[in-house]
Amino acid sequence: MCKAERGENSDKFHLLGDRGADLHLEVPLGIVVHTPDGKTVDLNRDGDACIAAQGGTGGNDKTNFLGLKGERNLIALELKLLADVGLVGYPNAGKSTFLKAISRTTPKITAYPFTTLSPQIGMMEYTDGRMISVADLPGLIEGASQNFGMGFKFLRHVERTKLLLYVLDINPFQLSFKHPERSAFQALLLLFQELDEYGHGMLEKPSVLALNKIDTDPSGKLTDKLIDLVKNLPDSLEEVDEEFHPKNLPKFDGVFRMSAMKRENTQLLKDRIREIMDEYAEKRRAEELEKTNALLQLKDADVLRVNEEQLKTTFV
Ligand SMILES: Nc1nc2c(ncn2[C@@H]2O[C@H](COP(=O)(O)OP(=O)(O)OP(=O)(O)O)[C@@H](O)[C@H]2O)c(=O)[nH]1
Ligand SMILES: [Mg+2]
Repeated sequence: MCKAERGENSDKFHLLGDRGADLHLEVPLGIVVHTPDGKTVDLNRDGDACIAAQGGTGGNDKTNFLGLKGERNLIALELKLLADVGLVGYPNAGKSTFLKAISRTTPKITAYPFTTLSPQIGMMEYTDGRMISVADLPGLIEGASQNFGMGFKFLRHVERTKLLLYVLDINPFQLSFKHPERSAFQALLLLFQELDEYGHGMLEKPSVLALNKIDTDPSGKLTDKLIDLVKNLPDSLEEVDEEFHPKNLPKFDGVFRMSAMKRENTQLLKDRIREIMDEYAEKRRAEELEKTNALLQLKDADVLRVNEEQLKTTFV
């Protein structure tokens, strides 16, 4: 509950009482403010602000010269991390190992699922000083959208990332003895289903797939087959039962073999992520420019029309 100041009463020197001060709360970047009437305000950029509660009106003739109470508002503050890249995948896929390989972060890594319990941000630093932030999230599991596991509720932290990095273990995945074993391809398709279920355009985001733990596949056959299946989507869906068929598919901007543990291809991936992000940023800039130009042309057309009108009125 947040409460703003009451307005000042009128007095004999000030017929109009001063307005009560509005309530401003300092919050970290990435906060979403939810108001009781269902409005939301995103505070994403430095300097973004909103009034949590408005100060009361100062005393005046309509209020019997008494200052009115300031607003009292019940608001909810939700923190959505702001990272450029979001790591998504099953537990134990090697997300944290990747984060450790490409940043100075030292996340907890174990051979058990559900090691990462809360999101963590790491920075990929490049030799020219550029930094790209990466959010490591708790792993998602099958049925996450029906509230199994806990990774689903953390997806809000990747809603605003510019790129998703799918980390997939090339080996079959089995959460526990009670759960069915899924091949890497089936696991990937189920992951698409969960992300699609979550919504927020997850599958439309620029995305890259890292096929991890290639050190466990010395002949490379398992990885080759997987790459084949991924590249031949949606035709390759024929290879799996209908329950694995996602309604929608993402379009990967790159598919990479990786061993996060042995740091094989991790540098390459780091560099490619930057290139892909730069390409998208360039595309967005070009689109913005086009929009601005279109607006300017519209305005020019307006100016011309106004001038024609003026001319007409002058000569009539
Ligand atoms: N052989 C091999 N093992 C790996 C590789 N990458 C990660 N691992 C191992 O896989 C296990 C899980 O790695 P994590 O990085 O903790 O996996 P995670 O995706 O962060 O898992 P959660 O936090 O549970 O979601 C650890 O035992 C890692 O050492 C790899 O490239 N090759
Ligand atoms: Mg982890």
